[in-house]
Amino acid sequence: MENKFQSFMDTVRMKNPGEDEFLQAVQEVVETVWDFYLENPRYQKAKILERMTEPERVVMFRVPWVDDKGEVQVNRGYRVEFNSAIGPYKGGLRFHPSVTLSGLKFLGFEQTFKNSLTSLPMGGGKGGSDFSPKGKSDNEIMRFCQAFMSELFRHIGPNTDVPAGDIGVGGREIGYLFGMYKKLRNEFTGVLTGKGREYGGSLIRPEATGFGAVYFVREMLKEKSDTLKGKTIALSGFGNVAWGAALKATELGGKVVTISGPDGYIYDPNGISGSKIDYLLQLRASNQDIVEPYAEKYGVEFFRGKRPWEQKADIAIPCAIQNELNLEDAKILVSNGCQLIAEASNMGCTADAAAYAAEEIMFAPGKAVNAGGVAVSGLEMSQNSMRIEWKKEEVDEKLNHIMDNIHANCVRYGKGLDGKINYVKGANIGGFVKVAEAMLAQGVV
Ligand code: 2IT
Repeated sequence: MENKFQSFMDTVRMKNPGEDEFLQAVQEVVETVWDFYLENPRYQKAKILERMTEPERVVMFRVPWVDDKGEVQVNRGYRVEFNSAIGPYKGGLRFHPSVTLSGLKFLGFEQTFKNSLTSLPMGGGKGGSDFSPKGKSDNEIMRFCQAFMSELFRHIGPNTDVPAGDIGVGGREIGYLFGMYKKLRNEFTGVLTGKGREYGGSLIRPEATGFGAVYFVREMLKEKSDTLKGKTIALSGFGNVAWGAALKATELGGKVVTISGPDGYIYDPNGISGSKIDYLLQLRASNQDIVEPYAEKYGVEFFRGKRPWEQKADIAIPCAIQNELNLEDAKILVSNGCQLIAEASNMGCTADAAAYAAEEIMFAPGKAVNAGGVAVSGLEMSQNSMRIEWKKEEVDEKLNHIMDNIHANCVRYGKGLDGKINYVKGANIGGFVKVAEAMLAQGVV
């Protein structure tokens, strides 16, 4: 059995040379669903895992645009259409200098399982560009978005592929992308999610990833008859996800003590709450990609070039980017009394950090914890199709219900005989089953 698994992974490695992040994501999923796969010969016969690890389609394109100085810039655009067995490809667009094909393949692969977990009809996809929004003017961002969409528009559509935001792509960028799509197609459709309220966006979508993560953490704590009240929480990042998580964690009685950026992190012993949370939106809108101004504004300590995991906290929620919490960080967190690590970023922990945390304390993976974002994207698609708008409370309640349901699925497939919940296994099998059954039903396509 071990041999078969190794030879499966060897083949994936051979087919995707040098794609470390993609291989890390595949290894984590395949390792945890392997026994389940072997127990179900019909999955093996149809080569479900072999097919699931191969994207249905990858689009790569040139994105030329002109900067404010009149100079021509050339970026690379991508859309990885990973799996459409249970719905149109769905997943965010990332604009960040670190974007590579390997990174987007890992994200598209993860997205397939995550979207399945939401129980909504969405396939998996991801896209983006190596474009860096840092230091760019608003006009440059608009021109880049228009150039990007002038190619992407021919590959997407409300029943084909529905992108949204991710790192570097927020409401402003979605607006520019939507405007260009509408102009090129002469069609007003829900082709993107995360839109502004005025033109089809859903209430609670901006908050959804962070809110959902905290709802999930609340369920994890409930398993231990515990709550968020009085817990100190270390967050990384300062974007949309950290913002939503800070809002909800504070509302539920937690105290958020850190946020971070590429420049370092801030430690606020009084808690990041109230107008301090709103300030995160200003930081993001400034396009500077730094958190140091928070320390200056609120008179707290700034740790240059450091990550927040060296601080004492009951709960750690990485909200920035993949592999942002390594084994050493996890060990320091645990030795400082941390009880729970929940990835709000996709694959926020390195593989060894995740394994260590799962062994020592409670650990939950991004595809379960951060599924609230894409879940409300799914709800935005529903509202667009029906041409109606649900109230804030209605969307929030649906989101909460979806997160509780994902947690229940993790328990269903991840609870061991000793009563311990393996959230990685639970989420992977929970996400796998629906996609696998749909692929079986649809034949070899
Ligand atoms: O990683 C993610 O789930 C997202 N960036 C959100 C994707 C979406 O389609 O809302």
